[in-house]
Amino acid sequence: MLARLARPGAPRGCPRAAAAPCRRLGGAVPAVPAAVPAVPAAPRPFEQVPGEWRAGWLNLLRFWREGGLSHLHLIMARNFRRFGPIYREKLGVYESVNILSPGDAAALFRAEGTLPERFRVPPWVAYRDLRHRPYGVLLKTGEAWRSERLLLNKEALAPELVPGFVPLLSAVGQDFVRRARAQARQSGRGCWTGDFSQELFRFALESVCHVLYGQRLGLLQDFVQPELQRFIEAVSRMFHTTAPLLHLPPALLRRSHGRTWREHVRAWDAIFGQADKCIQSVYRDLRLRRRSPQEPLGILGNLIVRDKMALDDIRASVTEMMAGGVDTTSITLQWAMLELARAPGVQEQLRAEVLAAKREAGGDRERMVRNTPLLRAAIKETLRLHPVAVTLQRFTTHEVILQDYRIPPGTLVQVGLFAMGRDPAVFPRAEQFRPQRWLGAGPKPFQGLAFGFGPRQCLGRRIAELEMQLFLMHILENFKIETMRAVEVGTKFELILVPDRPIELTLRPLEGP
Ligand code: HCD
Repeated sequence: MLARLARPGAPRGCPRAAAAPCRRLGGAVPAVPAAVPAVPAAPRPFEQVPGEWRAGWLNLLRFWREGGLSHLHLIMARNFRRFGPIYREKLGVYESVNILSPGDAAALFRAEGTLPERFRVPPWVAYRDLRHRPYGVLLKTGEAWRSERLLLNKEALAPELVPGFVPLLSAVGQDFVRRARAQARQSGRGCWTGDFSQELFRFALESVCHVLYGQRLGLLQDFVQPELQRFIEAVSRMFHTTAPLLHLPPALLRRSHGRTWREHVRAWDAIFGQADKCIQSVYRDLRLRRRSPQEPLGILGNLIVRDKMALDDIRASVTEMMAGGVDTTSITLQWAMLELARAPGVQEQLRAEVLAAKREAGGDRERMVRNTPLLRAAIKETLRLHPVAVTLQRFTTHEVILQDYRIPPGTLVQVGLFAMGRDPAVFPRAEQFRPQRWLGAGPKPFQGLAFGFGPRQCLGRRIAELEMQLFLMHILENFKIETMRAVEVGTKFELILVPDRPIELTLRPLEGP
């Protein structure tokens, strides 16, 4: 009501002053009660948002000089300290408004409408254009995005899918445990020590492929097919080579012959080539009816059988899910294990919860997943400190007011997820790993945004959450997680946020088989 009174053009300060004398003269019109709050000053104009947004190329140059973009998350955190909870920025050709408070994130997402759009990573778009490949849901927009996204939600995200996903993902977790026990035995020291990033990449790819294709690839065995290893390397290389190309316009990229761009194209070629092989094999099995009815079809098989999406579109989105499911979950699991190794008390609490749930559920993994809230909270807490995505982004479709500034339609607004997670104003004692903080009374609106929000949130969220929960469950039941020294591990931006050095961990078998 008050907001509506503050029309543009109306005098600011004391907008009623002009009207008041007539009312008094009229007599019949009740006087304005003195207690009515003054109409708040109208929101400030966009131009007044603080920040350095006039020299886009200069900014980009400065970024590059300050150690490439690998510190993007730290530069953002610094900008929030310098400018406050909102600032404007221009990098290359892309301009954005950056926010950090959960309240502002709420205002942004509540206004996002039915066709939300995030920043479309230009080199990813450019690659598909170059190779004349269709976009998957990650890069699609408009009604085409919406209809496909709804179909994919039914196969990948809907809560009803949990009972089907759990056995597939649990089986892979169990294999990891088997492998870890064997490694511990063979080491001669009774435990398995090292940098687990490769092992976890394989675990994550095996997991996501089991739900996508209903097939096991055998990545947790001693011999790993070299082409699958190449796929894993290609995904990391694809992310790695995206970062330096991020702020260049697609048209420039496509015509460029730079080394990074060529490497980027080669990485995507390898990703699509391998995904196509997996997809073809499922497709062939289906046509030849080589699958027994009790075997799960997997997400791909279901999409084909439902016959509601063009095969090329299915392929595009399934490839995105396969590539998106490797580094994201495996790196989060590395961080989770590091945090648990450093907080033995929390680790014991989690183990106790898992073992109690196991006793109660008689080993029914689905029930265990439902009955381990602290474990879920531990994953949330890991993602608070170590989000995969440095920001969430939306293009506004109409005016939104953020921190009392008018943000016009068509603006790219970014929620600084990394900065928010470490902001003591949002998370008291932000530097501490305390999963318990998520279980306290009261809602925590727009604080756990690691998978985004709304219809454009992470499509792989269900798979990722279950995969990580089941993995940690199996690990906690079987091993003590330890870390050698108190080496500080920092974060670097390689499109996704990753550890800046190898994480050394030890898995020490508890008693058992
Ligand atoms: C990277 O400034 C930093 O789930 C940019 C803004 C940006 C846009 C989109 C984000 C990206 C960042 C990080 C990686 C994300 C991506 C959207 C999806 C992608 C968050 C924050 C990811 C990892 C899935 C990747 C799937 C791909 C392999 C097909």
